[in-house]
Amino acid sequence: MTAAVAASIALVLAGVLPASAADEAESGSTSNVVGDPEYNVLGETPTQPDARARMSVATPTRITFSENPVGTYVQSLYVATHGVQFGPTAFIATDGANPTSPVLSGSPRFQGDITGTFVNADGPFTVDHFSVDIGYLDAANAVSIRAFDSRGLELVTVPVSLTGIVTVNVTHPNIAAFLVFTSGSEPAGWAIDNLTFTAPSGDPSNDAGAYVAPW
Ligand SMILES: [Ca+2]
Repeated sequence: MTAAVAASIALVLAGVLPASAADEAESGSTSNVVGDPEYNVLGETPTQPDARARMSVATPTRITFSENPVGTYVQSLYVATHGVQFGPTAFIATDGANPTSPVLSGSPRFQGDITGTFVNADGPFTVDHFSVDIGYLDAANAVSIRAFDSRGLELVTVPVSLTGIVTVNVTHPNIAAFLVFTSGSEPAGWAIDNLTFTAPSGDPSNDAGAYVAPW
């Protein structure tokens, strides 16, 4: 056991982490507890002052997709600034049906699935809640959100039962990643906007265990 692992487990025993995260930290302790705990606990000089400051005081992070130009395939553009890695086919688009355009579209435009993984400069992390606007939906139960844990296993799937621009809240412990996908018939398509979550504040072991992306 390395000093870093020992320190991380000590944090777990001190009650910093919930029990499930503690289990993951222990089971993954051979190689996957990332980083120097002193660095993570005490923080560092922020390289992205605004974003890191928001995270350190546990205020919500919000991505509005007005941060980058329309047409951008965002992929890892939001990792350093906001803490989300998007799938390779998602791009920023204008959407006349959404009052908060621009939005994030999958490929094909307004038809493709969208994936997101919570990861920042310190590595993957999990959240217990996030919200996202989905729309414009002409049909109920046509689009769903699925949340995954850090092993890539499904935690919960939330069908969007309303129409229009719908703010969907997903609440479950230890959400590492999510998928928004067409689960029914939505002829006019959809996009997402205003992804909002609260990242853990400097917790080095919240990137628990063996991390496996579900896609
Ligand atoms: Ca927007």
